[in-house]
Amino acid sequence: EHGITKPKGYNVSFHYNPDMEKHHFGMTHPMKPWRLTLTKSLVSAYGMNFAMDNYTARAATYEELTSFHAKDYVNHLATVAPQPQPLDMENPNPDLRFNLGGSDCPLFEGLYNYCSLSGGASLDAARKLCANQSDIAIAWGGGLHHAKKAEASGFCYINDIVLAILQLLRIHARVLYIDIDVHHGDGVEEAFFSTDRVMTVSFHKYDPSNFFPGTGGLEDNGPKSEHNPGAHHAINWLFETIITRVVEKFRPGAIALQCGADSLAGDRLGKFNLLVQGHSSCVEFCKKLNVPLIIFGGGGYTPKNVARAWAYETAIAIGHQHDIPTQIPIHTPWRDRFKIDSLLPTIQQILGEPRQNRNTQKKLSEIVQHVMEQLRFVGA
Ligand code: ZLM
Ligand code: CA
Ligand code: ZN
Repeated sequence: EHGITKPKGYNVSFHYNPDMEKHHFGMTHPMKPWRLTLTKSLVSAYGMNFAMDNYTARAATYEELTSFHAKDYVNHLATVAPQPQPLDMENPNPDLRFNLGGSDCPLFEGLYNYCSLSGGASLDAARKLCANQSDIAIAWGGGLHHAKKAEASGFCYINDIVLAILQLLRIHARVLYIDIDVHHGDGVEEAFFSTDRVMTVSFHKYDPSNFFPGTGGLEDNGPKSEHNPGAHHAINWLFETIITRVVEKFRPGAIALQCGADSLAGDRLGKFNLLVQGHSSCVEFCKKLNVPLIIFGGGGYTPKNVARAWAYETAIAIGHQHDIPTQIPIHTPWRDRFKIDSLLPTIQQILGEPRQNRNTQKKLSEIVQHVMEQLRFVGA
């Protein structure tokens, strides 16, 4: 009926657990795990599941979580009591150990389960790539790039990306990490700061005094010491030019792509102006590089836009982006949620105030120039 079939000799796997979306950060918190339900509903309504291997992701084990995270942090996450919701005004001094319990990283009911499911999906995805059983593995519930070894940060508690990359490093000599979330992928950068086997490239809004997390300036290219193999292996900020050159020089065995959808126009938190077309062209570009690819979600705070982008990017992974109907199928659950004004909803149209592009051509070429110079230090 929909004509969506599996590409021959090419495997895409989709790792997802419907239990993730049952968790709530709090009524008005911008992170809505429910956006994953909306994404899945669009993916299924288009029949994309017929073109992929679909797996119900398991929860990551304690041993897996502590392959990166500190035991005392994971123990605390596993045992800490949820705080009352909404935040208790009678108790203005909450326990903020490990940066937990504030408004960015609240202690909600079922937190440990939520974190383990996100980690489990990303680990399953990485293992499918390692076993050569998939060419592209998708984990929209992952991409939580701010979590640190022993600290929660920016809505992220467990760094599923680091867990997945550690798996990929068992098989691959070098892994390239690319991050198109509007925020700097600081947790992943920090985790691999001292190795030349992972290169991290984040594109983000950089404004140290006004935009989270304030790190990831052009000059921060890894530890300065000449003797540290991680030196010059972190690059921030312009996609195709930069990625082409990075891949030529670094020659990764696998690519991990964080697709935070808060870089889209109209995002509740983001300040970027990307259309679904622009955002997804990053995925298309990475697919064409013909290197095993793992795709994660990440930020994204206007759920109908997030679901459009991630469903369209799923279509790219399975190679059906040019033959799916642009109109959102009539039988899509929650189809009304995709409506923007009185138009019939389509997959690419997004709600957003156009924002002015304040990047000057001069600034952009300086960025590219700077990155090219950094790359002189990379590769054999
Ligand atoms: N205040 N509620 C991106 C992570 C961004 C730190 C300033 C909290 C918010 C934000 C939380 C309901 C990813 C900061 C912000 C207000 C200290 C951030 C709860 C609104 C709300 O209404 C809100 C009570 C909350 C949080 C806005 N927080 C906006 N920006 C950032 C973290 C995560 O997309 O990169 C990956 C998933 N935090 O700016 C403050 C400094 C806390
Ligand atoms: Ca980023
Ligand atoms: Zn973000």
